[in-house]
Amino acid sequence: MYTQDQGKSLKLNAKTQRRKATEQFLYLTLRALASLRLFQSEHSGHNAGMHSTMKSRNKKYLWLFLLLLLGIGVCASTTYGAPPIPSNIPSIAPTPTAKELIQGTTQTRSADGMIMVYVPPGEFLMGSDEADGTKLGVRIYDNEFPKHEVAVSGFWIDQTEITNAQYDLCFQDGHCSAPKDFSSRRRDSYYGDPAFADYPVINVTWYQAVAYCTWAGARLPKEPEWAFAARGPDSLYYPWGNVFDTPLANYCDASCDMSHPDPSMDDGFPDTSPVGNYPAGASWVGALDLLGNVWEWNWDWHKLYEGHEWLEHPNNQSQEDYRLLRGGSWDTTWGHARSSFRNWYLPDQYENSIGFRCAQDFIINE
Ligand SMILES: [Ca+2]
Ligand SMILES: [Ca+2]
Repeated sequence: MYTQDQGKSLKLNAKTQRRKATEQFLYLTLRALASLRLFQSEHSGHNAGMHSTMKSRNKKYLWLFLLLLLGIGVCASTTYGAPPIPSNIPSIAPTPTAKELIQGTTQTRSADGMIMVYVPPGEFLMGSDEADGTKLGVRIYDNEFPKHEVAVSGFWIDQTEITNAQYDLCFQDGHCSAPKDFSSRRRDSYYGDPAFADYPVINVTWYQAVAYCTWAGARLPKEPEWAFAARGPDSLYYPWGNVFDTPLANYCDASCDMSHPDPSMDDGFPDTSPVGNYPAGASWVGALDLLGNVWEWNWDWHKLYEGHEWLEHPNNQSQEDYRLLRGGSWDTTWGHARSSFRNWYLPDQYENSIGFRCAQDFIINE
């Protein structure tokens, strides 16, 4: 990228070059003339044969002199013929590459005003092993094995879950169908009620989530993307770290009216909470509520990771009938509220604990 200061500097360099070329031209001309005069004075007074040789040599030097003048002229014209450098050179914004963007970079999506955070490319460990279960004091399920390394390309992910207000933009635009139910666990009026505009949309199927993200110019996150946004290169157990010790997410705390509340914790909400309500629970890239509030549809079918088979199959249906859900919700027990926990639902099912967020490829415009 050129700046105006750099343009002035280049102009000065061009002037210096022209001055040096002129000086060189004059110097060489004077030297050539001096050579001719010296030659004539050295050979004056010799015999006729010698005069004939001298004439021949004089011609030869004359031709050399003319060739020299021609060469200097070409050089000078090349120098003088260089196009002038404009004083106002326009700035050309560089196109960022995936490596130049850093975690914490954001962009705003025009369709719904969603802030997207950049997740740089990297590698992490997806899944869990028995040692993780022992360390956390939780059960590790069949579909979390084996713990394995995964490489992820750079991409964008929504900073928060999609809100009721955002989903309504798509509905009003005629692209999205209405949620299957307008209530929440404890609220008869939820979707469409201004009091809950910035709460996560719920009661939407996988198909409805796909339709929304498509309308917004995005897509659902793939499982490795979601997991990398939550765990980061250090493969953390929770978005904020490795210890679940403070109310950093909305899960089934003491106020939860399900069968498995955690009496030791008060996160302030027995039902959904406004999106982004726990900034201290942000993941390494600044994504909020990856853990808790509402389950989030992933793009992928629910499959076992390669290298593992069901030891205790949970039902008789094919695992590939289901789509993945990640992150837990307001109704999730703390033992399941982990970044590696994998839930699954049929794609046309919906619940008052299920929502979603979108992701987007990082595209280099070259
Ligand atoms: Ca809660
Ligand atoms: Ca969530």
